[in-house]
Amino acid sequence: MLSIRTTPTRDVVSLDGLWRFALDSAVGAEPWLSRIVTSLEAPVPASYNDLFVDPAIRDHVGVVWYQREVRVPRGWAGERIVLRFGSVTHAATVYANDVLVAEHVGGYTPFDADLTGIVAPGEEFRLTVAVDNRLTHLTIPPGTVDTLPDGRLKQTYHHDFYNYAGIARSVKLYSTPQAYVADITVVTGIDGSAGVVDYRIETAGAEAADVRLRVLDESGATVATAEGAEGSVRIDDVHLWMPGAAYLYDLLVELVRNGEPVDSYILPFGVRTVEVRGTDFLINGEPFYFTGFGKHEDTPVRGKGHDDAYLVHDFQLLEWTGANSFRTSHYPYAEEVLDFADRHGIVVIGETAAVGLNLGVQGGLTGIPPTPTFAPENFGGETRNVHAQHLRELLARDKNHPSVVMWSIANEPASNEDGSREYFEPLVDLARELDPTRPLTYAAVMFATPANDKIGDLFDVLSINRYYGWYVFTGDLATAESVLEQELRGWVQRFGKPIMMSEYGADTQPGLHSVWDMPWTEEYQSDLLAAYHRVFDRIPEFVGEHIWNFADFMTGPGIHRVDGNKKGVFTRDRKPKGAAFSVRNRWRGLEGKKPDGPAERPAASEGNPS
Ligand code: GCB
Repeated sequence: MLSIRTTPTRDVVSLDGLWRFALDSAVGAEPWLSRIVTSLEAPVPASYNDLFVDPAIRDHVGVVWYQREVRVPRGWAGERIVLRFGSVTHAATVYANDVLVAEHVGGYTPFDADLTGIVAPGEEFRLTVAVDNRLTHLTIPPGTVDTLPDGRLKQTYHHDFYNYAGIARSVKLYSTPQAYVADITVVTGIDGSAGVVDYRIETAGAEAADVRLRVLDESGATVATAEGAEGSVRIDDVHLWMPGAAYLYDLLVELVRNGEPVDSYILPFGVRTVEVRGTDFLINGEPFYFTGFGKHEDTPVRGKGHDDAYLVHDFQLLEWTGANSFRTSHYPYAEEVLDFADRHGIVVIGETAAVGLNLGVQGGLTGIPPTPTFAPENFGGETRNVHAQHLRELLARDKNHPSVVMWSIANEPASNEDGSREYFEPLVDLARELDPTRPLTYAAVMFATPANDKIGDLFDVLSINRYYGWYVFTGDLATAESVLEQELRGWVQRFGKPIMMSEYGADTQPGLHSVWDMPWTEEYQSDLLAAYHRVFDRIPEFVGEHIWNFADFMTGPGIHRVDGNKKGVFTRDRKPKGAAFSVRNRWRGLEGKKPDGPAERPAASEGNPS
């Protein structure tokens, strides 16, 4: 799926701004048929939950309505007229005037509504969107909705981050010619000093039109040309896209009829390779060591709404800490984030929204007796079909981003349980078929051990989430360190694959200090991370470390959290805790290289900054 850009043949109108907003209970039947009467307005992009002071809105379960008028530019006569939603969380039904124009399930991937013939250039139309925040066994992530005795709906889900909902990403109205470039797939390779770019162009309505391509370097000079919808071009003396040193070419694709371009599209891309060889993770043939975080799209007031100011600031802080990468835990992030990572050389592990395929966690933490996760009455074939569709949409959107070097197919699934292999094997096959170029991983939950995990061999990289010293062996870092080492070595021994830590960390209240090993203090967070780092540096197969989390984030209600999850190295408003400085000391010494035993560990001490 191509992202929306203006080109000489395409125009874009942003529909971001304030839309009318109402709960389902506040509107009559078929509210799309007329102007919704409401005093509430909600910004797009933003989650709606934290905007208003009304708990009925924050805790609402079900449908809310967004509406606005849109004027189609008068110059668009004869063009295709299309709406693009960056995401609607978790399901959308879209109407243009009285006409249903799109339905989409999946809160973190984009979708289009083709309005050609339904709306007219120069005229205004009423755009209405029903947004449903319910998570069920037929959504990814999954959840359950129950009706309480008083008739209210209660949403439960199996992840800790708050179920923010709304139109959290930009909405755009765009035009294309009737004959247009529908999709582009680019796969890059390296041949000596040349870059090899395999491309495939899909067109629509383009009978009797030819495809013409040009590759432009960053100075705008043409460095390669080609013709035809599928083929390969070489870029001599190629400038590679590298972690920390991004370089992007533009692929200009033109549809040509009678010598005249009828449509043109410009796709920025980078030339780089990714490969797992033995126990190394290679980018451009060089071993790469991931340093960074699991993140969230989460900010005060906006919730999961995309915000360019936070985007820029977060990347500044990544660079400041010496992080070279992050995981889009636990769902695909806004496309703007990946474009930015492409331009700034930050490496991304792209994760699906499949978080919470694990009923054992619920059992363990709440005392509710465990129920089998991968059973037909829980997460069976139907859930897997939704998961597969979500995977297709993620890979279709992000396949051309050089920053994305690996797919994470799920976070903490019950890979220790019967049925997990049957559930995941077809998804792994699908991901490999759709994208044979990128390694695959999943983030392993604490209940999945080297002894009982049933799916590790299907994947390329072992990503392990562990909380020794926090949820278990709380306050006992010596035991945490030795148990962690034993377990990680067990994974390596059984699977013989590269291994990384995809989550480790400790909740930390900024300003809390102690000379003892006291959970919640700033010192404890730093010391726990340092204990883990000593273990990583002793394991040659280790390829990376992603701390949980970059910043504190909002969670659902629960006694395990006080005003959210506090495992951030930064607070929710991005102030550094002590650990930010100690991590910075370590990572700025590593610079993406694997520490080669204790002798090459960074010289900078990892203690507390003070
Ligand atoms: C995990 C989850 C993550 C949680 C984290 C925690 O294992 O993957 O979503 O936020 O633990 O802090 O408990």
